[in-house]
Amino acid sequence: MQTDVKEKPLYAVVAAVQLPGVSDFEFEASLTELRELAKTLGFTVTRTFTQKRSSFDSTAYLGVGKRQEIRHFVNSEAGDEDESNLGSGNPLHRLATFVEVGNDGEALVSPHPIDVLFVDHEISPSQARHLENEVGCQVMDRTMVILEIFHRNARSPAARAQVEIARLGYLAPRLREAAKLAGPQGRQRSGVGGRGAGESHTELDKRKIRDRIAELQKEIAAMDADRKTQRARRQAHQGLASVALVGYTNAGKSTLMRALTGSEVLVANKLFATLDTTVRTLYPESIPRVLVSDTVGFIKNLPHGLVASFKSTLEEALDASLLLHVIDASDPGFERQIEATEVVLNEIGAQDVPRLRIFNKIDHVGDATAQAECEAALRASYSDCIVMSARCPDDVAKLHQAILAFFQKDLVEAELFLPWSAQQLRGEIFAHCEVLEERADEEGAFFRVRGEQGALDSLREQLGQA
Ligand SMILES: Nc1nc2c(ncn2[C@@H]2O[C@H](COP(=O)(O)OP(=O)(O)OP(=O)(O)O)[C@@H](O)[C@H]2O)c(=O)[nH]1
Ligand SMILES: [Mg+2]
Repeated sequence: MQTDVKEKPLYAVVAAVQLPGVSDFEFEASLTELRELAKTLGFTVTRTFTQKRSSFDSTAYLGVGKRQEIRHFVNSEAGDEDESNLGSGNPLHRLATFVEVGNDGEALVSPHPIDVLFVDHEISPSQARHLENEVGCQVMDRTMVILEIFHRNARSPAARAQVEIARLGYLAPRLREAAKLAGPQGRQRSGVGGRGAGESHTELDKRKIRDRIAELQKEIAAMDADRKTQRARRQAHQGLASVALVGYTNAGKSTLMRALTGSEVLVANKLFATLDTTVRTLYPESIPRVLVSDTVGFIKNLPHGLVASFKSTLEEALDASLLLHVIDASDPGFERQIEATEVVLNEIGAQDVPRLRIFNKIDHVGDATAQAECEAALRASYSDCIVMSARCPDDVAKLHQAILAFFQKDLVEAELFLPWSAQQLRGEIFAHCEVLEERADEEGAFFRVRGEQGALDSLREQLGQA
């Protein structure tokens, strides 16, 4: 997101239908998440409209009455905030906009021009078109919002290609709807998300989109092969243990990655700040040397088109010997987030990788008493978890210790003999083992060491002592 101060602020409203069987808590949590997603795209959400229905309205998702209420809220402002409109605008109308308040005390008319209506479900292209026509502003559904965030945040060629495929799949049927909307005097929409859709829909026919998707898939296949080679090389490298930070978006994975490795990775109070897996070494370096990877965040109801790309990125986590499942303890919906994360981990076949639950952001849970209570409750419900704050260096040091303890429990003690003729291997011994004792005689040096069985076997092989 650009941070040009001269850029006009973007305002939005949010709307959702609560279906039977969806609890109030779940419904609210999902709306909160949608508002966060909107914020990540740079919008200020000024109002939320909700309604209970037995099903979505087949024409326009929301019922007629709710659509009218939103239309009134969105359209009556007519650019009132814009000073240049003062002369031409109707002063009585302007006044009216400031006094019209509903029973619940909420303004019935928006004091700001509303750019987008966000809806908390995936809706059909025709529902979106009808809703846009009726409420008089652009409509973005949950899927489009997530696709747009992925699109903005994708950095590596692989991530960009995968997100583009998902966007094309989503946009294709919607371009046809946009074509219906844009008559000869059709509004040119410089919309967010459907970027370029306004002017390019006619030439982007189905076949072109299919060709482009095929081309991108080929590129991805080539990149996948490269990635596999890199992974294989990393695995072949002796004595490397690895952990992967996984968890819901915004839980603090990148912050922990930074704290654990002393590296600069992107941390932002935005959803999906990280889309690619990055790998760094645990710092200070240890025996064995531990690789830490930061991964893409999870979210409930990920758009279908993104599931494949998301999972392939995440599959790298399967190479890890230990998964650090990071959870935002200060989020009231954290249990739902744990569940969403675990479902996906099982789907990609990570159920057998040992897992350590890390409840992060404990500093963000009320006052000291509330924090202590929260910590006690978490420890009671989740055995062997770590409760911490990524902002507290002592906590980070404890996590560092816990990671090392996991890997060091498998270390074994051994004696190695290094003849003077093989001194070039001395560095190897120090790199892969903790040297407990070193003595020398005329033949060479004896080492009493502690290291991983695999690393010791490989050293013995190189020394011809296997
Ligand atoms: N108060 C508090 N804030 C934290 C803590 N850890 C992380 N944060 C903040 O939470 C926000 C998200 O942190 P990130 O590390 O970017 O989260 P992430 O899990 O990598 O998020 P994605 O990349 O979107 O999946 C940032 O604003 C961090 O500064 C913590 O222990 N306490
Ligand atoms: Mg991150």
